[in-house]
Amino acid sequence: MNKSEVKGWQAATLGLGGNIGDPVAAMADALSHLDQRPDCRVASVSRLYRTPPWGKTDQADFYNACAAVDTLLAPQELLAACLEIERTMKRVRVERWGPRTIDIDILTFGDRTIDAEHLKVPHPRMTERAFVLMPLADIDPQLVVKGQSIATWLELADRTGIAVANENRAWWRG
Ligand code: A4P
Ligand code: MG
Repeated sequence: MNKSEVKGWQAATLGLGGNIGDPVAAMADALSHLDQRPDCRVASVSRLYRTPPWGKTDQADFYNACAAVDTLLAPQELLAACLEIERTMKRVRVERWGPRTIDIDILTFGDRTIDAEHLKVPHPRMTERAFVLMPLADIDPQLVVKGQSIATWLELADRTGIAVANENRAWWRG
């Protein structure tokens, strides 16, 4: 492997979501923060979705979106950058306008499979979650994860109650 393959840009996909405070503003901020880093660029963002809560259902609806990011960071470094953005955003909100939570998951990182204690890629639950698959299909329906395309996984998923909240894929740009 030559140096440019080791050191070059990698394509990753991220899932973003939140349901407390102003999650749309939080997701937009998070994407802007990543895009402003010299070692990351936001290549493509999905439409914005409003989704019924998955798992613990007695909570408010979520907003969800996905992004394709080109990065020079290693997977663990990208995770650290995402967790730092989550932390910063929570801190800012607690100080100024009350709680706001945002969850940023690394869905895929090139075609890598990672099974570290603090980082599982592809994200273990992504292929069964329509709130991840629908926005990811906006970006790359032919992306193959766990042997099947996102479009195929989406056909198998339950999309009940999921609605497009903003068709404009520039929704995150201030
Ligand atoms: N971690 C491991 N792998 C990854 C990865 N690929 N990306 C570790 C990001 N983080 C990863 O994260 C806790 C730790 O997981 C991180 O510190 C990192 O070291 P977390 O987000 O609290 O929990 P989780 O294990 O990543 O679970 P998940 O599935 O992301 O989140 P939750 O909390 O189980 O579910 N319904 C709708 N409609 N929309 C949503 O967005 N989200 C949740 C959150 C529940 N229901 C939802 C939604
Ligand atoms: Mg998570």
